Amino acid sequence: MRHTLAIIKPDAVSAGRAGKIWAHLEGKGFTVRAARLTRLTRAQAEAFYAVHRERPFFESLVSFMTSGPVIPMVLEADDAVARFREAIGATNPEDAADGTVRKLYAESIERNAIHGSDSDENAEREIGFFFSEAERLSL
Ligand code: FUP
Repeated sequence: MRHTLAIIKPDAVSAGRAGKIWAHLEGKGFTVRAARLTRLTRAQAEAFYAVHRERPFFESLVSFMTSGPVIPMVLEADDAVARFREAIGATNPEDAADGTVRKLYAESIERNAIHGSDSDENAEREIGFFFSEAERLSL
């Protein structure tokens, strides 16, 4: 799989860090193949994070993810999912390795700047969540 789904999250967009993150990812060898600026509805955020709906942080996560615009993007590289997870770092920025997006730009475990798919299967599902069939066919 050469594609993964990233989302630059509301904390990073509202703080004006989206351009730096975009450039950082290109510098790490990812090609942006699709992107848009959008704001998630509550229903969209709940569906996107449905796997976490029983977790104590779910409500807060949904509120955060709907608090402002986000930038979903399809990134291309060899072994895209694994390489992108490495580039963004651990979920909690306190645990993220130096030079990773979350170490550089995240504020907290919740306001952690960026999402990245965690498997090829989820990358396909998540790309389909944000991009139309016509857009996917042109990747
Ligand atoms: P990740 O795959 O690194 O994005 O992390 P998870 O799928 O485990 O979690 C999804 C999102 O839930 C995280 F990006 C942030 C949020 N989260 C919390 O707010 N608190 C937690 O304890 C764990 C995750």
